[in-house]
Amino acid sequence: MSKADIGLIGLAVMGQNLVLNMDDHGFTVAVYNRTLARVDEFLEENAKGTKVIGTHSLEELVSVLKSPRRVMLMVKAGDPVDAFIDALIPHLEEGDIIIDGGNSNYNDTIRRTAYVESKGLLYIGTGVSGGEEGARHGPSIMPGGSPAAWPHVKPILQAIAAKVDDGTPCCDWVGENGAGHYVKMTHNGIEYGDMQLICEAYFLMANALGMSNAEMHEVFAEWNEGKLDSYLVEITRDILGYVDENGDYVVDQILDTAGQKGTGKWTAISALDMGIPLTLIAEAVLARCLSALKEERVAASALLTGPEAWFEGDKAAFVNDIRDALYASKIISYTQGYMLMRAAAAEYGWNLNSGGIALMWRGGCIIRSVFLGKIKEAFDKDPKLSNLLLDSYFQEEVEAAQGAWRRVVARAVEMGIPIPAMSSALAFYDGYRRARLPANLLQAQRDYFGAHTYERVDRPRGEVFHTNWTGTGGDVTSGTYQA
Ligand code: 2AM
Repeated sequence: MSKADIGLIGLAVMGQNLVLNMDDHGFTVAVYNRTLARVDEFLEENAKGTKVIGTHSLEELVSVLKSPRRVMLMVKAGDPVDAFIDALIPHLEEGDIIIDGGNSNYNDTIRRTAYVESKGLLYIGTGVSGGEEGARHGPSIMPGGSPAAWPHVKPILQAIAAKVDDGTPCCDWVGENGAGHYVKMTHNGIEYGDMQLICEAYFLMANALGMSNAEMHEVFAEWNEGKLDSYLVEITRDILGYVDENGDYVVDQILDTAGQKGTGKWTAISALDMGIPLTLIAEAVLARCLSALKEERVAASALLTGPEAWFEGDKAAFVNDIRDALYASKIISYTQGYMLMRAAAAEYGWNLNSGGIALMWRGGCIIRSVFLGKIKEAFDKDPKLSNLLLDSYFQEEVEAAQGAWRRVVARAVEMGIPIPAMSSALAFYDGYRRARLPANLLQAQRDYFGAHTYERVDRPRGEVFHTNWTGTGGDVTSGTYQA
């Protein structure tokens, strides 16, 4: 009796919600979970009245699936995914498909795709973003893996994905092996950046302007009506307006130490590995690390001095400057994120569709925003666009915002208010737009102490030179010396 369209393993909240979402769209889903009681509980409670089929062994799960069998894992990332893959393989037949919808590291997905394909099966590693609500009513889905698997999972994944206004699903094929999980990782890194930028805007309004939560709630509400219209600005508006039963703002009662699960760090590590200046996301990860040093910061706050200044001047105008600084910094963050994905595509041989990625992120996921529609337009205009900052729309937007951005960074520095993401974004912009940087001196230093050689402005690239700077070092150049 093969009647289920897909099997899903892992009935935590995300798994359960994806099953219910598939059921809503007319698919018959068979489910399994390590702790079997969860299967029964799910059928008796959340899945009551649905077509969901509960199973109590992998054998039983596989036996009720239509061919080619589609089995989706929504289990904890890491070893449990490998364990389920190994447990499933003996029950599957050539052409069957294993789909990992967890937050797996793309390196694991590259390895698993090759492994599963070596067994005659097909593999998909897919990012799923949007949290519990997204999973239930329409997440952003970023699948990669074995291209031959895509036609078989496309109808299900696109049906359950979020849709943009014209009905286009926020789910499309990303690329081979680890591409889907790589793009999901980059999404999470960008999410770190967007959140840090919003936090810096909040910190400036609270600490430089002395604004109340109620006032900031109004500001975020207004920003959410314009170019910054996004899920994260919207929830920030709501958080700043949220009072508990005692009439106290919950945001003020929350300890200021940030947690992290690692996808931002992976994004920054990948950037460092490939030599991509992903400064904003890296600063966002490090800002969380600094926030976590709460006890040290409390001790240091009693000892280390700095300016104790408030903003003097037109406060309303400065709020608008903060908005523009946030917007310009956000453009830099997405520019860097796309630089990273472009480098990864070259490194791993993926044929990434930049505009398609913007569309997948346009709805359903945590970074969904109107802004991503503009990125999609930029790639529609020029699918080969090498850098987002070179698109005429974004070039003009940064030009219009940069006066405000510079004022905000300068004033924050004067007032001793840390805004690492906004200020590093500006440093990136000013570096990227310079034809000449001080790396000439840096190369001279490297050549001085380590005979690392340098190229010359008046000679073709690739030709190297060495100077005997001290008259004693000789003319021998170094190929191996590392300082
Ligand atoms: P559980 O209900 O039996 O704990 C999210 O944690 C999902 O991953 C849950 O469905 C959970 O199953 C599953 N999971 C976590 N660790 C696992 C492991 N080591 N082996 C199998 N399933 C695991």
